Amino acid sequence: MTPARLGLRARASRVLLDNWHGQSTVPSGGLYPHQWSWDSAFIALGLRHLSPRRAQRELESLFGAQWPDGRVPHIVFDAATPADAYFPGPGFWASAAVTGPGFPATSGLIQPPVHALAAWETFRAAPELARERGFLPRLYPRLVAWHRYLTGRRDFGGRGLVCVVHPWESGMDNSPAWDEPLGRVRPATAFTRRDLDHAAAGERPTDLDYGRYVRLARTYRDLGYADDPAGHEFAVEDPLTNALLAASEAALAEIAAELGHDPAPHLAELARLTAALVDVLFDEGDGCFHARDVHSGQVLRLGSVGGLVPLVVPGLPVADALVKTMLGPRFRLGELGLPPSFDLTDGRFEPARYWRGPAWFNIGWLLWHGLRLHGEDELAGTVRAGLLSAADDAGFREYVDPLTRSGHGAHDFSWTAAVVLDLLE
Ligand code: 2M8
Repeated sequence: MTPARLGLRARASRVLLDNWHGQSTVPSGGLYPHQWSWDSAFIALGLRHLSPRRAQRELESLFGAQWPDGRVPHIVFDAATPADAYFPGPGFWASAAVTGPGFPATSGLIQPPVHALAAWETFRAAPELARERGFLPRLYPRLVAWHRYLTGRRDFGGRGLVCVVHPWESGMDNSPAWDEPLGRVRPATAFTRRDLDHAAAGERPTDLDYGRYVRLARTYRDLGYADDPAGHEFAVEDPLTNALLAASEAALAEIAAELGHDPAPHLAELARLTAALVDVLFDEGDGCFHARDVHSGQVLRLGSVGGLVPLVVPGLPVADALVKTMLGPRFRLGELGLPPSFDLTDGRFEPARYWRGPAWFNIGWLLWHGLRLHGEDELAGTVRAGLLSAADDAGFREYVDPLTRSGHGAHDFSWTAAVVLDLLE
């Protein structure tokens, strides 16, 4: 490794060491002072090179907060952090009313299921330590319960695909892809945002978005987090969520085989999910996947980068079309080396506002991983180089302008550092 790369590695390690809270890692000290679900999965991918034990703990602590119904909550609140440090905090979600005593305070939403993939990669980094600690035997049944919650309770459309019931569940909170279904929600009032204490308003969702986020979350809470389609104003079949579930099923097959269980049910599930994804959400004319609004039946035909993430699915039959779209004018991946989160040619593209245009490092990692999986090594190399240089120049920011590469959002962001550590290996 060159001295410059060694310096980058040391700085990335420092971010993860500073953001470690004893059992898990916060995404960033000020803006996100608790544990987030899909952040922990990406963080484990990086931590495994720094401390395999911590990487294992990261996932174990998240699954320690798994609900009895199998859902893995999107936030696990750190009891040592003041309740009002983040909004909506533990009092808002009132999770104990459903989980009962003995569970950590959590939110009641979910996030994209990339955990089994992260668990398998974490195991592979230090198999001996993992075996000694019983990492996979403890995690495997929990991962299976998580996947079965998703396929059993969240298939609102009856098409074999998982629905997300809140933009926060998609991980791509204010993506223009959600504007239409979210626009039908009457915004809540009388709440105090905390995010604007730590980030510029022009780089975050609007107050109107927040009003709608709060309304949806309150309604779910007041229904006791019941997964009845009629109770959810917002319900979409999201390609990113379903693709990560499929990729994670493939990882579960590996984990099952490692543990001496039959991998066949997981491979069957992978095949079923892949077919449903392609049949229902792939748009041949457009060369990418689109989410579908379950209530209106409408396809949300917008250029979100989430529509390219299915490249992470092993054996995806439409991988070539996705690569072509990545290279085209809407994403210009070969030229930029970074994936814009939204179509560059669409008037709604905003280069510095959160999930409406900036490039994110976790998405870059997923595309890099998918490109390698489908033999696109040259483009994968371009993405790797783009992510490393952008993180180096901007300094581990939450997201960057894909055109100018200026950094935005939180500083010292954990998954940015974790992705860098993994790409440097
Ligand atoms: C962002 O979302 C949270 C709500 O979950 C927020 O804005 O407060 C998203 O970028 C999400 O994908 C991410 O997991 C979370 C923590 O990094 O922040």
